[in-house]
Amino acid sequence: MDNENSNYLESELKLWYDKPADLKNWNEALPIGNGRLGGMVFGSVVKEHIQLNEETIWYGGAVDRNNADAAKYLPKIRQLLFDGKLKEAEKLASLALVGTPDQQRHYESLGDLYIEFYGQDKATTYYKRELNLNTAVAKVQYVIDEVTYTREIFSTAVDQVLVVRLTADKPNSISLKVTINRIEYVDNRVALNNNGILMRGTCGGEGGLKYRILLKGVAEGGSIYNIGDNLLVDNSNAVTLFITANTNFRLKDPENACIECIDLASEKTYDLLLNEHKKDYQRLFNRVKFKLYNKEIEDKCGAIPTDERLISLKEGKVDLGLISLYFQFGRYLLISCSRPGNLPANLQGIWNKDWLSAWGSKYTININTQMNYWPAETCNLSECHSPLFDHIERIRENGRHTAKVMYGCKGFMAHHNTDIWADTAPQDIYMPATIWPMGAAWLCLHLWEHYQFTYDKGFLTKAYETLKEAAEFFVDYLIEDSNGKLVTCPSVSPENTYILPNRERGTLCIGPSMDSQIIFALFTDCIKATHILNIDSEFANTLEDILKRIPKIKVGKYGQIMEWAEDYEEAEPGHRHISQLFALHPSNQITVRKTPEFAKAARKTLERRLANGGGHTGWSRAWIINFWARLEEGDLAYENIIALLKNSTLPNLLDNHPPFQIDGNFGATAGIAEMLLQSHAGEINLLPSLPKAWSDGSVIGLCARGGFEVDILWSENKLVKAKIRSKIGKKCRLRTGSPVKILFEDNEVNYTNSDGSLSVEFDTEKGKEYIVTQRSHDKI
Ligand code: FUC
Repeated sequence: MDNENSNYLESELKLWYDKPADLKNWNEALPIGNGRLGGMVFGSVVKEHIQLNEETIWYGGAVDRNNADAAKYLPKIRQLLFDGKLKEAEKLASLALVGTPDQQRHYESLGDLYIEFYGQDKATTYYKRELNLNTAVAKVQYVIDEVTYTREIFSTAVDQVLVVRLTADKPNSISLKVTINRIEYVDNRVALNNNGILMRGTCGGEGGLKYRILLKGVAEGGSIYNIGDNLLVDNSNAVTLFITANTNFRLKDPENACIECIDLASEKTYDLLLNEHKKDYQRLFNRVKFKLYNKEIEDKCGAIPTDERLISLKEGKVDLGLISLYFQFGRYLLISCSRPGNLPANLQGIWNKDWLSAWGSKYTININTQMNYWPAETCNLSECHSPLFDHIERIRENGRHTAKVMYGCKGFMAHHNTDIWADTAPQDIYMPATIWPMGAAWLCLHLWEHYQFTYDKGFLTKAYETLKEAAEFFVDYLIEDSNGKLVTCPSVSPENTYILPNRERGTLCIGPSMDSQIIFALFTDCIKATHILNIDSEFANTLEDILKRIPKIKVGKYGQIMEWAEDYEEAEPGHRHISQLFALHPSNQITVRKTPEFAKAARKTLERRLANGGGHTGWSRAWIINFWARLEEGDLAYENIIALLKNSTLPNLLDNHPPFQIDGNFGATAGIAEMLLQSHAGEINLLPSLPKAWSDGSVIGLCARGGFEVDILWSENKLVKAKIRSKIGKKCRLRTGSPVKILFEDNEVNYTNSDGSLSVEFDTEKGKEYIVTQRSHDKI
């Protein structure tokens, strides 16, 4: 928007701290990444620790874990469920419908880089450690004996290396030792060319990937040499370290790949490396700006370290700058862990310190992986969505086999988890989650989502084949329930437990609400795609017929959206999963204006969850933000952002499940965007869910379905001006809270309607910008 509002102060986009991260507390370290190669920077003065990750460092090779007895016992399990013999059904399912073995592969830490600085074990002043979201560079600076030492650390996608630049403002001040460690599976660690270290090994397990880690140091002045497998530098003016890692997941010769890329990178000057990195990153990051103003509240960003801001927020202080910083941090994270050609962001993005991480740091696809990608389109990072699409294609291949072997069905499917090998067999023997046939179907909805934002027909032509194959599974898999409806069976409502009138508890069930809602979305998208592409009308008819028999959304005895086909009691009314509201978000089957009764029931559902302790994990709280945003309850959405920052946010602003899990960051970023702009209900809604506390602000570059990019400026909680850029020339349907006028091609057209709200429709031309102003702000 206009300059005075959109320019960031230098300090606004920084996470910064006045002390190093506690070496025992990874949650204080700062994440950097280029989509695949990540680091967590601790910033200790005497011994810098950068914990390293590479996206393909996973234990073990691909395995076929499909249970060979599944198809044989499936009819019996179904019958037991229909006969109400729940425990028997669950017992048999826990034998026949689980993976063999029950665990998929897990993600590992790559290792640790340590830089020990000689002669610096002294009194330190002016210490500062920061992560600059504007440049994607972490920096550490301090003074010892009147010498200022500076470290700049970044992971560049241009050169595929992590760069550590060490300088001092007095010559010959840098002496150090560099080591690389790994907990296990180190076959070989050697000095290289008297200026580097090479580490070789495998990630463990049968068929485990081969990895290589390579480090090279370049010293300006002084000397650089190896002793053993350590790298040493004496009395240098400046040192640049280049680190990279690769595996044979994609590359035939990962060692050579490491050598080549470090050779190329180290030929460049530091300034060139840095500038190319910034340019590449800012091409994505700079697309969106978001600012909140409140004249009565002091600007805290420059004066108070980020961890202290978080503490004062916990004490009830208002800090609107922290909200916009958190939003941009989410975008920063997505750019840093999900670039085209990479694997998708796992449960921890790419940043994982553990050898055996929580939930294996896999891809949990009964909400978490999907949530990772909620901000991709709306927050103008469409390219960052593509690793998910690539992974869906790999899931498609394995999932075709699982569909056939385990269920005797056509099409493809996945359960509630997948891994680096795109494994589709069930994960765990955990009845509330394991036997759930919807994972692939939900993921596929992201293909349609991408199309809605881009209208890329080429993409849809390819994606349709995948959507169709996901739908084909259900054509075969659905069975008729006692009411003649077509339902999934067996399945669960992730990961909740119900209580029968006789007090028996169960998880396995027939036709949970979320399944029908996902199938509705999948089939509807497929049918729309056949119309757009003008193909496959016969398949569309098949889906239309089935759709008529899919259970509809139902309201239960508490006025809530029913979670199961029967109006069961929930064992945990405050459960973190709120799967029955899939229809409200991310789907659009429940909307405030088209289905007001269901919207009311959705509100009841949320209130009930929250009254019973809901939102206790980061991601669950983040989903709640999105739900309230869709219900156009800005204050409630904001209340939950505050709760997320207070209860589920670590000192480095990463989301805390606990432990750290990245979905909450992405979910909340998406939720904030959803508060400012919505486009799921067939119209672009400007400021649908603006909290009172966000009275003045601006956002630039959010994306709306239909191929629009939108800037919004507001004041005193009212729209002042919006700009809508049409990227593909679709018709624009717009909703605002009060009458506006729209300016295009020098013609001014006024639109109003009687109830004070506004919904207008106008044609747009590709590449043109349309200006929307409040009628009361005619002069702007
Ligand atoms: C699902 C959630 C858990 C956690 C795990 C990774 O199973 O129910 O809370 O997020 O995924």
